[in-house]
Amino acid sequence: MLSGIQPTAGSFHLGNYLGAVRQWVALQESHDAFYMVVDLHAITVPQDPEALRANTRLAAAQLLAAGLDPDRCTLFVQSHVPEHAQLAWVMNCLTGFGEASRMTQFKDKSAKQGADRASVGLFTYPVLQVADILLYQANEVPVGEDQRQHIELTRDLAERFNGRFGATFTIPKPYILKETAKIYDLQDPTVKMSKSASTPKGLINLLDEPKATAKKVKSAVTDTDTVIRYDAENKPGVSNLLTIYSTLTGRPVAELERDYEGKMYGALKTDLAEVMVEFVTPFRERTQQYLDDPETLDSILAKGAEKARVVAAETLAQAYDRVGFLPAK
Ligand code: AQP
Repeated sequence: MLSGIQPTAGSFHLGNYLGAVRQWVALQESHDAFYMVVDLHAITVPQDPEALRANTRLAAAQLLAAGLDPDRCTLFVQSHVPEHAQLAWVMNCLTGFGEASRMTQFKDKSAKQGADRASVGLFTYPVLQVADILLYQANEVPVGEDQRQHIELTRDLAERFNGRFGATFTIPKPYILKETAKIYDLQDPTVKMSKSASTPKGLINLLDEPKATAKKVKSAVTDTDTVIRYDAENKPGVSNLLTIYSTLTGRPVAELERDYEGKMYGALKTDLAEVMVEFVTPFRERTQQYLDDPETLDSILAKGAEKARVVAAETLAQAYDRVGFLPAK
């Protein structure tokens, strides 16, 4: 099992947590899990060096605060394991230009930045992701729905490599939970909650002041109807709130619908705001505790990188050999 998160925005948002990180915490119990802070991916768009360094530690601190346990999983920083960039080069050489051009995330992001501003790194980002996954021979990749196309590319390239050079890579599957595959913006519940696309009011950052978070939940856009019912197509705002509520409390949506029968949207929002505050308050505190002890944090990451490198180096050596590179003596 392998997954990663970018250290770009500082705080994780609720979509990152419910769509991905929450699953990572559960899956570390049952899988040999590798989780990383993907700083190589972060520099596909311009980064301030000091901010990147700080945000990389901050991302690791949040992953630990969310419940990752370095004794149960391998937690590391992508740039500490050079094999990622090395295998990415090989996979770049197997990827068609047209194939890479069809990646919708690249199309969206490069359209926003303008063709001349978008970097070649942004273009080959999905191929680096392919290398990330294949290095650990991952069977499953827990991600949100927005990453499905990149996992498909990973499967295609792994099959291509295996077909051309002999069985080398495990063919991975996406692990996407239907309920939380896409958490929506609170102000526009037809688009995914995202650090780059959401308005500040529609985006729940986990490290924001709990009061501000409560306010955002209370002013979430719903609809002109009054019934609290899950109907993603016709009632996207209410459905999004029910999904968030249900996932954070572990209470099934049907039970929430029963409880809120005859009640107003305001009641649902007030209660969910409370649930959110109860969730983010200890999360913020735990994150701060890890940040206050950077030596321990760095040593967790160093141990993680050491463990990751053992696996990554073995896979890379095999791939290099299959491709026909002369072994270094
Ligand atoms: N709204 C979401 N619902 C469910 N899952 C989501 N993920 C992101 N947004 C949602 C999942 O979070 C993981 C980490 O993604 P990332 O490293 O791409 O984080 P990000 O850059 O902070 O995500 P954004 O906000 O989506 O960034 P932009 O705006 O740059 O595209 C992934 O598993 C992702 O699926």
